[in-house]
Amino acid sequence: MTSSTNKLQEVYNQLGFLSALPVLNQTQLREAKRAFSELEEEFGEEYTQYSLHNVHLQYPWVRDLTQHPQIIQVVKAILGPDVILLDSRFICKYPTLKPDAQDNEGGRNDELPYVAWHQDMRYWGIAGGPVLSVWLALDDSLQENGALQLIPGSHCAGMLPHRQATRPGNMLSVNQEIPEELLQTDDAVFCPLLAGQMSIHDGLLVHASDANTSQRRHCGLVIRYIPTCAHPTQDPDRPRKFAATMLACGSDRFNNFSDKTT
Ligand SMILES: O=C(O)CCC(=O)C(=O)O
Repeated sequence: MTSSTNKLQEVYNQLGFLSALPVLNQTQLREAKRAFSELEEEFGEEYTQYSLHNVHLQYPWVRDLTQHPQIIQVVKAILGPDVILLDSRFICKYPTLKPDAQDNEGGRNDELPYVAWHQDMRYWGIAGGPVLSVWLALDDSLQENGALQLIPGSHCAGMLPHRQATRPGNMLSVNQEIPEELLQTDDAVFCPLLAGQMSIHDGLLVHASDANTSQRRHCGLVIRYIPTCAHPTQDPDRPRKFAATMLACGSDRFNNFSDKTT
């Protein structure tokens, strides 16, 4: 193990995330943006906002992104040599502020799509190992267009209670949120990324993102990885199928996902 790998692990273990890691070069970024715009044309923005789920199964260019050497190198440094790709999803918050508008006519901020405070692990139905989430930016991801916010170190407190969010617009699939009174949201930091960079975060890290109130699109590919030793659990609240798992690197001597269902 190299000293830079050690350092990466040390900071990740302490903070629960790493930010602004370079992934795509300019050519790769241009190609990914072009390919994504074809999906926008085909499916429309309402769909591409949050419904392009596990499309690495259909589109080789998305699968290539999930296996990008720069991503896999970092993922291996954190999770070890044998890693499964669990899930992927594009998340895209479109501009709501039109260039000529005096005010935000698209709707009040408290009705625009946002992501409530949550921990990824809560509804994943995974045990026996961590979940690592990659957020790969196809657009610059900044405070004004709804960048990720993270609470450093919050992964150390274990799983927190979630409930149904009351504010409309939460993009999360089961509308979950951690009540703010349980969180130190003053400690939250923004996680700005340039297009082509990624952040990674631990499945127990508390995070959220605000609405995009800018004139710029905010698009990223979220990819989840687990070590092969992790396994599905039964969650009566939310039975899950893992139909999109693939070996990302190394070998799988556990075969916990070989039937791809739970
Ligand atoms: O992109 C966002 O705003 C939220 C993404 C997220 O919750 C995640 O990456 O786990």
